[in-house]
This record gives sequence, structure tokens and C-alpha cells, in this order.
Amino acid sequence: MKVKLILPALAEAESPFWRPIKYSLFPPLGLATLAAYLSPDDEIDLQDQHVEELNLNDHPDLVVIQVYITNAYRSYAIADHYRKRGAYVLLGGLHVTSLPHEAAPHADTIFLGPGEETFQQFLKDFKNKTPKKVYSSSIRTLDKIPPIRRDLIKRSKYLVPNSIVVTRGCPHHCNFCYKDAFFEGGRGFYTQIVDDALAEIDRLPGRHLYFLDDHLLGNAKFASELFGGMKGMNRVFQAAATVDSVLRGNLIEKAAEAGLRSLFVGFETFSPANLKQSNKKQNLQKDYVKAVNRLHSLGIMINGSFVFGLDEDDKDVFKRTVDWGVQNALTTSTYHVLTPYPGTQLFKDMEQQGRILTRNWDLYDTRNVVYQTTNLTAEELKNGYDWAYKEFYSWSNIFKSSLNHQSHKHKLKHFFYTGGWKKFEPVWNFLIKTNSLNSMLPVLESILSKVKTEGKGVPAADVEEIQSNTFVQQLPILQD
Ligand code: B12
Ligand code: SF4
Repeated sequence: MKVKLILPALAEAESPFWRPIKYSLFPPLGLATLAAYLSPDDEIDLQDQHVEELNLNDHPDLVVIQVYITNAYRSYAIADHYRKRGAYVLLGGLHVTSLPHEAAPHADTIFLGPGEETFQQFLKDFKNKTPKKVYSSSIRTLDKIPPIRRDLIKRSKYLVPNSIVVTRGCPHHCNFCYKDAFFEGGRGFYTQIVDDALAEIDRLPGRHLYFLDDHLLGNAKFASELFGGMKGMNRVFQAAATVDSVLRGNLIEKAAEAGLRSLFVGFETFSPANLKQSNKKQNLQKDYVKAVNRLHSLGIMINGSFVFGLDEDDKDVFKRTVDWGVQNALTTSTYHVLTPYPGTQLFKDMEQQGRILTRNWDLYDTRNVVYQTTNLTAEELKNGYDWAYKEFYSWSNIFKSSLNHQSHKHKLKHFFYTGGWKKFEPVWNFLIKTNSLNSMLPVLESILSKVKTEGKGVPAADVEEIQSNTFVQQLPILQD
């Protein structure tokens, strides 16, 4: 059977805000995960429209499309196209799970929730010519999942081909998050067996890994065993976790020992009222500065995530947030305009209050204001968001922020990482065009090398190691 798997490009990938590098970071891991359930005899073509032109002139038997909110319209058009050509078309992913009735007319079968169990079941039914219209995931396990079909990933097209997820979901319930809607009808947080996760890591070439898990420290026992197993593996990795997990126990030390070098942390807001409104209990009364200092003392760079537009936010929120990030030497910051994704509690609340202003999903990219604001006007919010990005990534702030580290090596790493990521777009574009992104991996690994504990000075050899890379070679990698 000829099977085509497609990740259509997100709408913003064509907007003037498009930074090609941002969409050439991670390969389509979800689709490569699903491909593992296909038969070795199947002829498989996996295409990611962010990094290649789609070939739409082929005649596959089965088409599998992953739908995010801002590629939804494009996904539906591609689905309609292939159905006209006689292919059997499947739609699944976050947006289909949120709005199945919208997606259903464009598909032969739709899938709600994670696909491990349901796709397998579908393939059996399809073979028996009894496929259903809708498959909804209820059995949630990662035990004995077949190895991801990484052979289908065009590694040279990505800066971070070694992305990996070893858990699914998250133990928390923030009201703006996709999580509860996507995992409805079953467990909302579960992990792989540690040995399986370690085996998956072992299969990945090079040293660098990027864990795409929502919260890698979410299950302390699992994370502790994972880091224990990774200790001798000579890896450097990046991941995401919450403020409270950084502050609690000694898991973060174990992560650092295993090779954690940069962490995406959801600070979101400094206002307790905003945190309560967002049901982000895990951040309430947590000392953000203490968490930052703890990470820095372990040589871990920080990508702070912040949301603008929560009901308590006023005109000063943008400056306050940027200043705090610079003062606390966050390496990178990711700012979001609050976005009520369909299916979330936030969307339900806003809909009930008549505050949803548009259902044009292309605008739901966290860069646009799609709801009725309270203290701020939509214009103030949008302008403040744009200002915050510009300000945080100004040369003077990059410089100032870098100097706020104690160790010289961390100062240098910070400066090159942030400057390289935000200020060298033509270089990134050149690397993408020449298909050489992947060749930068060793450089990324070098910049993620270990920083000795802050405050104890830096051995000359460490500084030389960083300085031996030219500026262009200092690579960042993050999610903003
Ligand atoms: C990688 C990633 C990206 C990449 C996406 C490209 C890519 N290669 O996939 C990039 C960097 C481009 C990106 C951008 C953004 N992202 Co993003 N991203 C992720 C991340 C970290 C990992 C995705 C992943 O690989 N997961 C692991 C795989 C195994 O799971 P999966 O892809 O979901 O696939 C499974 C199922 O969905 C299902 N499935 C999917 N498709 C199909 C199809 C069929 C037919 C079937 C059967 C099953 C099926 O089966 C798969 C196996 O279970 C997730 C967080 C997360 N942990 O998932 C956020 C996440 C998806 N991103 C998010 C956001 C907010 C964004 C941005 C808006 C951020 C910003 N301000 O720029 C942008 C734009 C996204 C958009 N507009 O929709 C949110 C989405 C919220 C929502 N409701 O849509 C998430 C969930 C993070 C979060 N916790 O809030 N992102
Ligand atoms: S902690 Fe992060 S991933 Fe977990 S529910 Fe909250 S926003 Fe979602």
C-alpha cells in the first residue's frame, strides 16, 4: 500500500513574521511515531511542508495528515485534494481533537487524542475493509511501542533532528493549555518504561537531544531513573519543566548531571490573580528568582515563557516582564499573546462571556489578539507584545543580560546563544537553502557544554573552548 504522511505548513510560516529557522527546528515526530505501525511492505512518503515543497501529484492509497490549529485550513484543502484523487484520507492531531465536527467533512476517518492505539486499530479495520468514521483514544500507554521510523526523517533539513518525547501530557491543568482537551477520555500524563526511553536515546546519533515533553520532570520517579541511566551516556540536552519542579528536591541536580543544559520554564505571569485565573496552581507563591538562581548555579540556561493579556495585566506588564528577564539573565524569552484554543477551559469561559472575537484559526498563533481584552485594549496588547520581543532581544539588553551571570563561560554562552538565534537571520536562511543545517550540530553541542558552578570562576580552558567558535558558529535552539 502507498501511504503518504503530511505535516502541512502552519499559516504563520508564510507571514512576514516567518523565521524559516523556527520551522526547521524539529522533524515531524508525531507522524514518524505513527509510521512505525505501518507494514514494512508499505511504500511510505513522509513530507513536512515547512522544509520541502509538497508533491501533490502522486496517487497514494492512504493519506495521514497532522492538523494543528494554524494549519487547519491548509490541511482541509490538502485532504479534499487527495479525496478527489481517490485516496482514503485520515485527519488527526490537536485541532481535530478540539473540533471534530469541523474536520470530519474533510476526512474519511478522524482521530481524537494520541494516535498510538487508535491508528493501530484503524490499520487492522482498514485491512478488513471495516474502517470507522471516528476513532477516539482511551487506552493510554507507551509500553511496547515500536521504534519511531526515524529513517523517514530528512535529517539534513533540521537543526535538531534528535527531538524525542518520553512522556505524554502533563500532570497539571492550566486553563489555557491544550492538554486536558487533547487527553480527555483517558490518562492525561503517562511515561515510557525507563529502559525503552534509554534505548530510544541510545539509537540517536551525536550528543545533542531535545526533549519535547511538556514537563520532563513531571513524574519524579521516572525522571530520576531516566537521568540516572543517562549519566554515563555523554549527552547534552534541552527540555521543559515547571517552576515548582525546579525548586523541589534534587531532581534538577540529577538532570544537570545527566546533561541538561537549557530549560524551557513556564513562568507565564507574576500576578497571583492571573495565576489563579489560569488555574496555574503550581506557580502560586513560588519564588521565581530562586528557581532562576538554582538553574544558573547548575549552569543551565533558561528560556522563560510568558503570557500577556490575562485579565489583571496592565500597561506596565510588558516592561516589567522584559526587565525581569534581563535582570535575571534569562537566555531567551518566549512571549505569547493569550490565546483561547478551542477545547480549552479558557475558550469555554470566554465563549460564555461573549469574548471570542474571531474564529479565523489562522490568527490563533499567539501573536494576534483574538478575544475581548479587559484592562488593555487589543492594540495596546499587540503593540506591547511586539515591543517586548524587540526590547528583550535588543543588543543592549542581550549584552546587559549576559553580564548578569557570574561565570565568564556562562556570560559568553548566553551572549552568543541569544545573539546568534535572533540576530543572524541571513545566516540561518543560507544554511537552510544549502541544506546544511544539520552540519551545525557539533557547534550546538559545543555551546551546550558544561558550565562550572557559578561564582567559582572559570578555568581558562573553558573560555577558550567557547571562544574558539566564531560568532556565527554559536548556535541557539529554543521554542520562541
Ligand atoms: C514541536 C512543536 C512545535 C513545532 C511544530 C513542528 C513539528 N515538527 O511538529 C514548532 C516549533 C513549529 C511549533 C510551533 C508552535 N507551537 Co508547538 N509544539 C511542539 C511540541 C513541543 C512537540 C510536538 C510533538 O512533536 N509532540 C510529540 C508527538 C509524538 O506528538 P504529536 O505531534 O501530538 O502526535 C501525536 C498525536 O497528536 C496524534 N496525531 C497527530 N496527527 C495525527 C494524525 C492522524 C491521522 C492520527 C491517527 C494521529 C495523529 O498521534 C501522534 C502520536 O500520538 C508541542 C508540545 C507537545 N509536547 O506535544 C508544542 C505545541 C503543539 N505547540 C504549541 C504552540 C502554542 C505553538 C505555537 C503557537 C507557539 C508560538 N508562539 O510560536 C507555534 C505555532 C503552532 C500552531 N500555530 O499551531 C502548543 C499547541 C496548543 C494548541 N492547542 O494548538 C503545544 C501543545 C505546546 C503547549 N503545551 O502549549 N511547535
Ligand atoms: S504546566 Fe504547561 S503543559 Fe502542563 S498543563 Fe500547564 S501549560 Fe500545559
